Amino acid sequence: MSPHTDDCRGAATVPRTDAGLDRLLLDRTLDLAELGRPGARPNPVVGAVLATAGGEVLATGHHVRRGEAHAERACLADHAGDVPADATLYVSLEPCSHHGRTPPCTEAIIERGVQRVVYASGDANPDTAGRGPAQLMAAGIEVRRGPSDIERRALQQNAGFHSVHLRGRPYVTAKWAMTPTGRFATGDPERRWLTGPESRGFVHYLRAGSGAVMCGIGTALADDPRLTVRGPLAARTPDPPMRVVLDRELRLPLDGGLARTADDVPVLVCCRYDAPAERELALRERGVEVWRAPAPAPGAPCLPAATLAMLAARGINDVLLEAGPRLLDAFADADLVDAAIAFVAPVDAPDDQPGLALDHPLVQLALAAPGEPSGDDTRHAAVIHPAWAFPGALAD
Ligand code: AOF
Ligand code: ZN
Repeated sequence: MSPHTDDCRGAATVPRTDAGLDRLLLDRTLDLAELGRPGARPNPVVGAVLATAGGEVLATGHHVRRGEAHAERACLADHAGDVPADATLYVSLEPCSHHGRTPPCTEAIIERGVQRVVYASGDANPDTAGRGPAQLMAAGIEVRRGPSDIERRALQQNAGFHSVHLRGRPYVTAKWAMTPTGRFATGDPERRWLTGPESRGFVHYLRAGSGAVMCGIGTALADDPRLTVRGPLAARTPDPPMRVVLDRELRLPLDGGLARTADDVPVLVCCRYDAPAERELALRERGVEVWRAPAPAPGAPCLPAATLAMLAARGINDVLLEAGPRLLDAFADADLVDAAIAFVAPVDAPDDQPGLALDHPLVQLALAAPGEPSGDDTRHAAVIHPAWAFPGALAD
């Protein structure tokens, strides 16, 4: 019998370990988990290590792709013989107990005779949250949670996944490029990009890890972006992120880069409830999907918030917001930006170019993060709403 806990985060009853070897090997599971990005989407990235009490690593595994083996099963499959009695299975996420696209990991763990399991963070999915560890303990297996600093890192590693389950909306990372004075463009038609190739390559990595890449109609009209994953990562991105345009009045050009490629990579345009019907028809003929927000009502969410809730319901965990200053400001104003990545390019631009003031709260938050060199540019990455701060994310 598997005991069920009423507490969705039932893991609070699982004691923590702070042993050096446990820390080291949990760390390893977090590294292994990253190998599952971007293929695992919308599942969490998860890594697992099977090791003896002396620290000999017997097997490793990670969740490669949605619908395929979970990290625990991949790891146990990597170890041919009996599991030694002193072995521990380390996992970056609590083992699941439910039948989803794959069978429960707890079954495999119990069947293979694993005697000790250590995991880094809980799983916010209500289909399984807390139940896996409870099942393992009921089967006589010693179960431990990792130390809270590792738990926080593991939660952040799957921020979008936890965000959808705990907040009902995707994790939003805003990305923009600006001059040292906060301008987003130079006004020079010959200069399409502010940033250099290293920064632009990094953006493709960010896109590949996101379920959706979003911009506003202002950016779509001004820059005619494609918002696709290009370069070496494209081949490793089995489900390219959906392109989402916030376009209240359905002004997206039918012959622009987005609409023209809608048959290759989905484009979803989000508009007001009363946007022109003939524009919707024309966009649909191009293969563009149109989503109308509900009619405004007192207390109803703004278009960005309503769009995010809709995207979460469609299985989008992470949104990369590649917006211009106006939409960025609107998202920041509604407190909808969870992380900010600003590329500062060493380029001059006249003050009349669009941008954000250097004392804008979003710019301040981004620039407060340490700068990393990115070719000739500097990249600032700030976490504004860490996943461990979501209500109910931490086990205690
Ligand atoms: C684990 N280990 O490696 C992952 C887990 O549809 P399924 O069967 O793939 O189940 C997906 C759910 O399982 C996902 O929403 C999350 O709760 C959990 N993911 N669990 O024990 C793993 N990827
Ligand atoms: Zn599982």
